[in-house]
Parts: sequence; structure tokens; C-alpha cells
Amino acid sequence: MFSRLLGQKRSREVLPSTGGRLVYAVGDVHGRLDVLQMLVRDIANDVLATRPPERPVLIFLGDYVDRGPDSRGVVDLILTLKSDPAFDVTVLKGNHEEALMQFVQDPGFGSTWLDHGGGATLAAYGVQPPSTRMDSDTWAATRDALNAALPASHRAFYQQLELMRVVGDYAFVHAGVRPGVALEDQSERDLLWIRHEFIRDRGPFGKVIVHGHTPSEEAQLTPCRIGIDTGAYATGVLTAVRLYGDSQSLIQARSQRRIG
Ligand SMILES: [Mn+2]
Repeated sequence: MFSRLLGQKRSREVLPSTGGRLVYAVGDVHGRLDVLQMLVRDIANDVLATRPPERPVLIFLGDYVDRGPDSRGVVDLILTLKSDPAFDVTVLKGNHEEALMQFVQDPGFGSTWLDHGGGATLAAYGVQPPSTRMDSDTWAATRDALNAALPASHRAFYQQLELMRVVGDYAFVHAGVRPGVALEDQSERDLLWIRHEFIRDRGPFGKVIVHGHTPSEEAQLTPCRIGIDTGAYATGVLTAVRLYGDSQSLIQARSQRRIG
């Protein structure tokens, strides 16, 4: 009895808090519209059951495109949610959105993008993905075709992506942060790409970092970081973390359909 009370008291002192907001952060979707639809439905039902005093915060952690089959549909669904006044939505940039924008500016980046699953995104926009390495003229034509196929709303979507959102004791980013560097001094490159140097570090990082980018079979809820990339494009498991006051829980959508 005594030790349980002590434990409760201690955990209350150290638990991070959202400052009263109800927050959902969604991990890497990678074109899996099927599981994103399921997860959004579950989140909407959870909001109805929770009845928070303020608008719930919905944060997408990046990597909407590439690999999975319906990048275009994923962006459409997130755009719909962005325009829904019931949610306070933040859409973060992932390294795959950076790659798409880089290809739009520089067709010479095409083969690198293909290696990272960009062919699925081209196909989702109705652009024939190349089957073999192409010459630079063909890459330029493919880039022009993507440019022509991108709806204005999607172009604006990719251009307006954010790098970080802070709510209470939490900071939300795509990949992670560089240990030892203040949150406001983090480079875009690290926020989008960092992996081992961040994952191996025990922190603290200034805030509890909620991130995707580095997939693991199970979501990782640790004192200084929460990793929720469960590799949806291949596993069919898409994970969100639900943060409300000082509570943390997971919401997962699962599809039987595995890819790759
Ligand atoms: Mn990533």
C-alpha cells in the first residue's frame, strides 16, 4: 500500500502533460489510405467519447507518400481534416515529402526518389513510373507530367508542411532531434532524417519527443521519446498516440493486407 502510493505520487510529479489538450499524433502512413481511414474513424469516435473542453489537436508526423498504393488519397483525406473546424490540425513534413518536392524542382533526383518508393507516388498521380533507369530527358518529361498532374491543393499542401509542433511538455517532429542541441536550434535536416544518434540517446531533449521515421514492430513509449512508426506500408498497422493531460495511450488500425 505504502509503496504503491509512493509510486503514484512520484509518477504524478514527473509525468509529462499536454496542459489539458486532447492530442492525437499519427505515424508514417506511406500511401496506406485503407488503414488511415480506419484510424481517423477511431480517433473521431474517441473524441466523441472524450468530449474535451477544447478542440482536439491532430498532428500528422510526416511520410504520407511513397511505397504504399494511395499517396494521393492520403493527402486528400488529410486536406479534408485540415479544413474541418472540429480539429486543430498540424501537418508535419517527412523526408519523403521533401524528396517529392526535390524531384519537382530537379528531375535529376528521380532515380534516388525511385529507390525510396517514389514510383508508387507517381502512379498514384497517374504518372507512368519508370521501369528501368531512364535518361535525363525522360526524367524531365516524368517531372513535367507530375507537375501537370499535381492539383493546386496538393502543391500547396507540400509547400506548407511544418517542421515541429509543441503542445505542453511534448514536441512533435518527423524523425527526431539532435541530442545536445536546443529544440529551437534544430536543423531541418535532422528533424527530417536523424535516426541512430537520436534513437540511441536516452535524452532528455527539452520536451518529450513524439516522432515517426524509424519503424519498429511495437510503438515505443519511453520517458523522453515516443516512437509510433509501425511500418504501416508493409505491416498494415498504423499507430497513433493519444495524449490527454498526463495520460498516454495508443490507437492502432490494422489491415490484413500486407505489402512488400
Ligand atoms: Mn521518414
